[in-house]
Amino acid sequence: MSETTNPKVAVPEDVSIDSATIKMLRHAQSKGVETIFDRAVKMKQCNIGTEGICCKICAQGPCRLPLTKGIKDGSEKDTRVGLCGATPETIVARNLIRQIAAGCASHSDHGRSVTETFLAMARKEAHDYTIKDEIKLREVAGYFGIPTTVEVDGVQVPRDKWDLALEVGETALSQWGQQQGELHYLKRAPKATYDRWTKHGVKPRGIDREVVEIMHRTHMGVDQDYRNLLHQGARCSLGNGWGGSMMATDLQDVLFGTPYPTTGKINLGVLSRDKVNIIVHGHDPLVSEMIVCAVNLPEMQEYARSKGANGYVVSGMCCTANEILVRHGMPIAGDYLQQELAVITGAVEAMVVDVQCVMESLARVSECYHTKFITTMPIAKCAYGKNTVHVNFEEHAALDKAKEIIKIAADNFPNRGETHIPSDTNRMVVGFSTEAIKYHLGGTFRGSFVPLNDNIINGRIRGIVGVVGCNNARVEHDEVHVAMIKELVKNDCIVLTTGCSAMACGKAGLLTPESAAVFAGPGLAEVCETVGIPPVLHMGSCLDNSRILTAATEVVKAGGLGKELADLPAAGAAPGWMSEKAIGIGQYFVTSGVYVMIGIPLAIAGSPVVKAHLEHDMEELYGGKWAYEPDPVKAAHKILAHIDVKRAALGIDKARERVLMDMTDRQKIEAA
Ligand code: MSK
Repeated sequence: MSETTNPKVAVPEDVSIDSATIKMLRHAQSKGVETIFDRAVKMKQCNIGTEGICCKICAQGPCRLPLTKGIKDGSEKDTRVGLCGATPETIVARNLIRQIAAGCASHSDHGRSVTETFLAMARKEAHDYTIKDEIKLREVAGYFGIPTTVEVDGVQVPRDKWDLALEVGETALSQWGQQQGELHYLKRAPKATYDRWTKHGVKPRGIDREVVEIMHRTHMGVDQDYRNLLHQGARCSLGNGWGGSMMATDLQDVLFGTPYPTTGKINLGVLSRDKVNIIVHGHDPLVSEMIVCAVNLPEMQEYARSKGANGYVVSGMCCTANEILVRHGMPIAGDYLQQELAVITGAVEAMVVDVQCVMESLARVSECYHTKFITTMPIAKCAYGKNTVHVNFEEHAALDKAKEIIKIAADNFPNRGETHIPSDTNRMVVGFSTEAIKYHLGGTFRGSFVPLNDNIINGRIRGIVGVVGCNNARVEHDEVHVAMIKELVKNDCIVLTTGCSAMACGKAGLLTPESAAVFAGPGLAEVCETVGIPPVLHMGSCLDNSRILTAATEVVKAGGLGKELADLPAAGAAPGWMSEKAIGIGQYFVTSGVYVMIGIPLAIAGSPVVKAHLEHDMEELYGGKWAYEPDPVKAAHKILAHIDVKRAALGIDKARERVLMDMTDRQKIEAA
């Protein structure tokens, strides 16, 4: 513990491992500007809330049913009930699935807005957007069962792309309001996983329907069986993972291009001293893509010069950053916990936000500087602050709106005062979509996951772990991600990463091919060096966790590693999550058959019965389960133990003395 003279503020070296964050936190404190790191020191968490045992769903409460020491150690009978008689199981399960509903609604509503823009583009009503990836469009059409060819003079020819896009957009949009049947994309999963969903009745009928049903079931006096409540949570989560999120990722790829490896830079040092700094922040790329296009227009460059600036730097924050990074190589200024610090550099002319993970304090911090805090979405405005501006983004006039925003930023450049930009930046290689991984492993003409499977079977690679999710001001910034990932990589696990976890990796130097020689175990290092990939693959934003599902599905399809996702020597982890979206994501991985390790507890401790259901019983139902371990290195070892169990079940636990597998060998393992 470093020394501090003021217990009401955070000790920078204790709350982050990132040097730029530490420097900026010191600077903020010297100027008397409060940040989330300081508030986390001053404000303690509510014990009852963290146990999930406060019921606020009717006006006779809130009823609070804290877990006593006696109930915990079994010496006291658990007689806790709310005013209406609700048990701790009902209260905790209701609260949890409402969080799942909120998380799924957030990602899926983002998906809806992308789909509406896609449809407007297909109808030629949103002229600034176009079809950038026609191959992906045709692939998506296939998942919807839409014919991609048409017969002309007895010959099948490719269907007109605009005509196809229109049908794809209409079909996609119908998935939100569908009331019966099942979502089209569920059939993308391995058949055995799909069959498990059928058996347990968790196939979502429509994306919105499952969210609404959670709100109904958790109303006062409706569903009072925690197992039935959690079952609906599982069903809703699939509507997001294999529905709203996955369609959003796919349609964004069609609109803006499927990511392929590119280089990028990360950290606050990307901000410029002599250019107009525009930060795009949030999750939805519809606005940021247009800003990236517009800044390069000669008229916009001239506008910057007329204000005394030497051009623009558009950098990103949170997952909007990941979106423009993986498609354009645009720099990342920082992650969720660095948003206030970016403004405190004094060098940001405009903080342009869309949806999700935008701290309300940004409006307050912006007032201490010249920064314009620009909201752009009709569903995400901010009432506070003299520097707050709303520019309503309209898809039909997207480029014009982007120019309007850029001009506000450029007009603000002459108002810039003293700046304090840390020099820290890191280089990284990013953009490993499922398609890109396939290409890297097998090449253009024989792209395949088979080489990856072979290396898992022969033991060079021990397993695959998706480490994703947010930063959380209650744990040391970046540390939990980096410590866990280094341990996994050292033990020959290839790591797939997204969101703010990916940014922690970038800052820690884990996203370069050269890092394999430094951090990876010998088997993984050999594979990475042969193929030329980093040991940690950046797959995009938190929405893009659906890419991890499709990559894992490709692994099952490539053969030799079981029949369903639950058979894979694989796991998921969110060591520093904070958002309800992360709960929705975690649940869709569990329902898909994945072991999910979290480093921040779910609010379920108030009901040991519900906790046991999530951490044990769910495995019998779906093949996946939740696990909690706050120590990132211990958590990594629990993940490794789980992977080893899966390897043993596949009969590849002894295959670590490397053997070359041919198709016959793989079929033998398949049959075992
Ligand atoms: S931005 S949801 S803090 S990953 Fe996607 Fe980062 Fe979590 Fe927001």
